[in-house]
Amino acid sequence: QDQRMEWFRHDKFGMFIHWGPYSAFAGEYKGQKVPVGTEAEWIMQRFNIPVADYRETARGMKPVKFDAEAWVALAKATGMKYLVLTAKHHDGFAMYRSTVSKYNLLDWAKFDRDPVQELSAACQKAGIRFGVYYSHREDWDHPDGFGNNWDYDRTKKNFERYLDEKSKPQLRELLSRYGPIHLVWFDRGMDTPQHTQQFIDIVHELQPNCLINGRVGDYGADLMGDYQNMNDNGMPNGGLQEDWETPQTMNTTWGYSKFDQQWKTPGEVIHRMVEIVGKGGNYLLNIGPMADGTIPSPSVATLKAVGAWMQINGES
Ligand code: JFZ
Repeated sequence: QDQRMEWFRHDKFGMFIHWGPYSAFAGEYKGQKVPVGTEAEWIMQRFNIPVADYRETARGMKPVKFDAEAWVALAKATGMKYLVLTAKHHDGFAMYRSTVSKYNLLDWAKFDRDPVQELSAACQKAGIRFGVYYSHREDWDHPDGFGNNWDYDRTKKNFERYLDEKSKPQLRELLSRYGPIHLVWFDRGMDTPQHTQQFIDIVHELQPNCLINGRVGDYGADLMGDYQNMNDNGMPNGGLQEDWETPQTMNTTWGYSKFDQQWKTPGEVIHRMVEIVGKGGNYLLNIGPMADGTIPSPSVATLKAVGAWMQINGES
């Protein structure tokens, strides 16, 4: 257990990346705008976008400017030591080559590159640890997944079927095709200990050294629940003995929104990092790239400034 935690305790600072079809909506659907201060990656749910409609936008996702090595170089230059990509968020779209579901970037959008593969390779080359975010319970595309009750009748859902057909097999793909995965970042965890344990078991079976975050469910994870100890400012409270990590974003949304310009300054990011690390935690700082693969320039500028500070004050 302790040995598995070693890298995490050392690394302290990671890059979170929320990237998917919601990035193509960029906070707007048919003239309706996601209010600044709320999550743009939830646009499908917020406006009850029909699956068929959402899928059309997903089909148009062509991240021609995506450059895995440049993203990883930016993380590295910022002083970050690990990286977590949304392999599948709540919208159900896989950002990797999945044989479980055609609803993925390669088969569905006909973009013939696999971001999970490219990022894991770029991370390995740069000595950055690679992890994946996987929305295991919430899936707004699958008829039996949790969350979409506007297209699908919730009383007719068979949640087990979703787990067996999609969620578990996709997790297996991610853990068996991309070399070492250091962290699986689950979200909006399972409701029962049984389901939670099933996901923990898959990770342990396929990658015994991989860490599991607290949001997998209600118990048994390596990292404690990150939202149980927050103050009003979204900052963790201290006094914790457990290993913990706080995810935070550079503006007020995880997924890209063209409206949200409420960027944290380099000073704010550094102050947060110092507070978090001082309280024994890890800082997983999120960027929300645009659909074409461009990282918004204000976040690039801020990360570079943080990196300059880290050059002087950080440890390797
Ligand atoms: C979740 C996601 O729904 C969101 O889209 C994003 O991926 C974020 C990192 O995680 O959002 C949450 C989950 C739990 C809480 C708040 C936001 N919570 O309990 O305070």
